[in-house]
Amino acid sequence: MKIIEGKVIVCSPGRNFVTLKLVTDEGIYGIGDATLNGREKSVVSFLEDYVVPCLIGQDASRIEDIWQYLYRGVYWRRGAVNMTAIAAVDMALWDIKAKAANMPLYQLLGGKSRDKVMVYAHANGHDIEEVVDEVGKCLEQGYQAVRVQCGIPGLDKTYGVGKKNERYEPADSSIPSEHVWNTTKYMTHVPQLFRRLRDVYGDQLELLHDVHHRLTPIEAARLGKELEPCRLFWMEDPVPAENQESFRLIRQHTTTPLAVGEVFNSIFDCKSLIEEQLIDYIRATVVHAGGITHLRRIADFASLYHVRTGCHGATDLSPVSMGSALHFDSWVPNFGIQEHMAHNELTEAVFSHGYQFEAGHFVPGERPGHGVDIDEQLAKKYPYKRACLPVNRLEDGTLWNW
Ligand code: CS2
Ligand code: MG
Repeated sequence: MKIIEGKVIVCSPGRNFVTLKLVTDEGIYGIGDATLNGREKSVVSFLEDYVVPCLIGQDASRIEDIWQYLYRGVYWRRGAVNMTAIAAVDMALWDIKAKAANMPLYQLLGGKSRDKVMVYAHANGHDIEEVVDEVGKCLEQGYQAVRVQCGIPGLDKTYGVGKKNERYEPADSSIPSEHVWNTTKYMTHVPQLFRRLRDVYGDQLELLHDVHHRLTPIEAARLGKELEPCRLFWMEDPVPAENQESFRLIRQHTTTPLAVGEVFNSIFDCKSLIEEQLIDYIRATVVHAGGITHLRRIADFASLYHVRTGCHGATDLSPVSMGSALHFDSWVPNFGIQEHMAHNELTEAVFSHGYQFEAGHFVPGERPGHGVDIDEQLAKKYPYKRACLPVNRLEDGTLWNW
């Protein structure tokens, strides 16, 4: 089965997505997500100018060999753009192979390890009481785990909280918007949020929080310690993780579980975090960490150290990623939880999928492949428009982590 065409489809049904479509000489095609929020066109060029020309004529069944060819063959290994492009090819090839076998992708990976995939929703509010109400709405929809993000008194904007009555979309302008951050204001407010949520909803509800890379290790240690009575399911991205050793300090001071890795693109980004058991959940994804082929390696390595998966699933990962992730989640033995940030109606119209929501969980569906497809004609109605992620500064102007 030879690859005869590779098409990169860019569309913006409410937000930008990049999709790779690989067509074979047997008429079977597969699609992969290639979306890198705020850097979409870099991946488009990498795919169109360098990757797709190498794929034409290759045997689509040789997923591993093509992965090695693209990873080892690039010389300049790893990196977000490179590994997102490889991921898109990998997702498309797994889709093709499963379609050719006429089975849902999870069967090809080894069959189901669970009947359904637990997901967590997002509840955001400008103040604590608004968050309390939003959590209630998630519970009414059947979610059993909720990530909560709250506006911080004295700060105009903060991560995870959208404009009034608007869906949260971080890539909010063609040139990065500038946010202002103050750690002290954040650190004094967040414990109040979780104490209030535990008062209202009790101890059973799984509560998650994304610090979004904003603290230093000792600040993260302090916050984790202060939140211990509130029993978080996880505290995510407490500090930037280029220096994996910095998590040793956090780990020494708190038992609050830690989740890291949505920005990672290879096993080397998390090797020490995992083998030193400095984290509890690895957040790497099919779209940014080299596809199904590489994510399986990361998950298997993590399983040796009691680390479970907690794949990233924000709206800037397309339904193709969500579909592929749910098949992966159905198989992976050391599954933890899957993020689910609902896509908007336009996105749902452009990307048909087989996955279904059921009482706080998803099932991947039984369609051959990963079960997701793209309506190319409809996609054309929503042209790309550059949109960048914000930058963050401290109140004195120091450039900080967004
Ligand atoms: C966030 C993401 O969902 C999350 O955990 O960290 O929303 C992240 O901010 C975006 O994916 C960035 O594009
Ligand atoms: Mg995050």
